[in-house]
Amino acid sequence: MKIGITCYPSVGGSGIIATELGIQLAEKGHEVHFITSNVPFRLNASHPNIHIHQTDINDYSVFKYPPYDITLASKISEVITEYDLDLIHMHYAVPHAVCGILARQMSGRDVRIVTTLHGTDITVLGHDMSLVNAIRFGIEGSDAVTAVSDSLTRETHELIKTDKSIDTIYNFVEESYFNMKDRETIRLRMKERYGISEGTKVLMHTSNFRKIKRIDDIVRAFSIVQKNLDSVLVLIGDGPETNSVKQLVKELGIEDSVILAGQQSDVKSFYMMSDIFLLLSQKESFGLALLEAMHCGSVPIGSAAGGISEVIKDGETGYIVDVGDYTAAAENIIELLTDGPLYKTIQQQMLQDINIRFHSDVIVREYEALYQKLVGDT
Ligand code: GMT
Repeated sequence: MKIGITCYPSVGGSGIIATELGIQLAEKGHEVHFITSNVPFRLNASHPNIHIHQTDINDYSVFKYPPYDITLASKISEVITEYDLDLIHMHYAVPHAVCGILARQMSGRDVRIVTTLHGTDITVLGHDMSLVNAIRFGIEGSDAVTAVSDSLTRETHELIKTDKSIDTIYNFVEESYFNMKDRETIRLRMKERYGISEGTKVLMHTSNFRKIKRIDDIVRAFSIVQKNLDSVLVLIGDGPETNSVKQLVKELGIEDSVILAGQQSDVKSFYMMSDIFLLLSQKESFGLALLEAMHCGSVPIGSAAGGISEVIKDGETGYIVDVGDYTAAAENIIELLTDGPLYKTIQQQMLQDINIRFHSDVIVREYEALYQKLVGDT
């Protein structure tokens, strides 16, 4: 099949999934066209089946706002016609599904449209009444819609009030990259680099430091943990909450045991170094970083928000606490890190479970089957 893919190319789970899916489809022999405002950040491997079409966003002084959506739709329509695409896969209802619908009209071709909902479009924008009609239009005008968790599928029906059928297709990671191979060596090297003693336990979190991630809860949970056992907290990423997180760390007097490492390109090495991965968000449709960390052997503690409870099986592959309950998170962490056999059991169950439910072969096949159903290429 000839497939166009549009996503936000910047750092973020949705861009990673779109990119990884494109790479795997290309490896399976499909012709893949990325139509984006920039080269997706994890797209560093060249492949003869992968084509990249970058849009130039006009920034004429006469326009108060650069016309991103229209420019993108125009570029997508150009690629549909020039390469005779069978299908376009849009990541995010707003603006990309709407761009796709517009592009199909511009091209006059009967290209199929698949839209994947990632969360922010529904759980955040879905509350903004000025966008609800556009989100519904994007969803209902697509030939097929997928969401990255059952919780997001449910929430979309509730918030957007649409009867459109939505299939849950979970996220996945590239297992040949995110795995336990060389964990011990990398772990020791990283600890040495960061001046962390061998026996010290490492807790970790990575995100875009938005308020929704509730990093304060992570810091507060850690503050309890470090009173009970030798540990450090490593925070990766940057965003609007960075300063307030720094402030809280200072207020709690735990500066010496918190490493704010900022944005990092090699997040995998940090996953490898960590014993526990924390994601205590207010809202989270899936939590891709959680799955990456789990593949690298870090045991997760998550909040009961959105799809996190679908990724972690509470008490079996990690622990789930109520949103805001950082004391419970601390208790779970202390229990896990002071009971070696329990930690090992949970880690083994975790690795087994994610390798079945979220294996890339399974997930990519689900997308492929959906495409084939639409294009009639069965
Ligand atoms: O979480 C973010 O702030 C970034 C956003 C994105 O566009 O990557 O993440 C959303 O999509 C990811 C990939 O499907 C999911 O793993 C994240 O859970 C989801 N974020 C939210 O629902 C808040």
